[in-house]
Amino acid sequence: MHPPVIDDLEPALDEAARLLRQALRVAALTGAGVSAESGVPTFRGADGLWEGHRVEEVATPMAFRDNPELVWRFYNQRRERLTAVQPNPGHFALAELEAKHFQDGRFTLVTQNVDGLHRQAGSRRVLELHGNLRRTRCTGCAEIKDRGLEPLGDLPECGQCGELLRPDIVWFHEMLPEDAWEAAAEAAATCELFLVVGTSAVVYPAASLIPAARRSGAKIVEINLAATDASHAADVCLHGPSGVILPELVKRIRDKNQPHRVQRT
Ligand code: BV8
Ligand code: ZN
Repeated sequence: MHPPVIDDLEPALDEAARLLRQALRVAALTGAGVSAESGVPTFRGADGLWEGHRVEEVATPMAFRDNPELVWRFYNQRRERLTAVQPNPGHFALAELEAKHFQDGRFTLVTQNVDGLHRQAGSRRVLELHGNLRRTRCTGCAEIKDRGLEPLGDLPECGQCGELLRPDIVWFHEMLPEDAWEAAAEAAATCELFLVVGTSAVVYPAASLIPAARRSGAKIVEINLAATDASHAADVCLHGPSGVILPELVKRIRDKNQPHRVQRT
């Protein structure tokens, strides 16, 4: 017996599974919604505020310049919260697509999330457009270091040069990492199927990958609790929790043998 959320999604799930079976290359863009069922709060869910501040005001170079303690408190709290968080079935389903159904680099996971849960679930080809909460970057010597989730002080300093560390996170008004962005744009331009999972599609340039994929002929499948700014571009919209829908989708391609795949000309 399917959980109720699936029953009325049957036709859309079958259509999405058909598109998945037909694709040679698949790309996925994930946002905070894919981690929601792991207990990680989304950005624009609830009131999208942190200690009364809008994220767009705290996650900026200006906020860090003016009040580094406040910004470090914001990031230390999110790092600390991650110690009690595990990937959910949605993360594992995406990892299975890469490992079992679209090997040899034919599955590219582009994430806006900074929680590291995709890698923790076994995904390997992960493009982190907005950085990672586990890493710090030195404002002096630019050294990037993986700190795991150990607590960092109010104003952590670089072991190399003594300057102030910052989270290795892309803030608003900052450029995305060039190599990750280039690879993400390439994946969107060459895939036959583009999955859009758990994102409100309001943050750019990440959200521009969706129309880019469509323009280059990919089919778009959106998985989200509700309609978003990207829904109009989707060929199939699956409304429900990604932690339930993604495993159902993977189950449908796991159960059927793999008919011939069409490669886009
Ligand atoms: C750039 C790291 C410029 C931080 C993030 C006005 C002022 C300032 C900037 C701008 C502006 N207008 C436009 C901009 C550009 C700005 C932007 O897009 N702003 C938006 C808000 C309008 N973009 C930038 O500043 C980017 N840089 O433009 O540089 C530039 C250009 C040239 C040269 C130099 C500079 C940088 C953007 C990166 C910002 N950093 N993250 C941190 O995490 O602390 S963005 C932040 O938002 C997170 O990464 C997050 O992932 C991302 C997007 O949000 P979502 O992931 O979509 O999360 P959200 O809560 O919105 O939605 C969740 C969805 O999941 C919902 O749809 C919900 O229904 C669904 N859901 C919930 N539960 C489930 C679910 N779905 C399925 N299952 C569930 N269980
Ligand atoms: Zn340094």
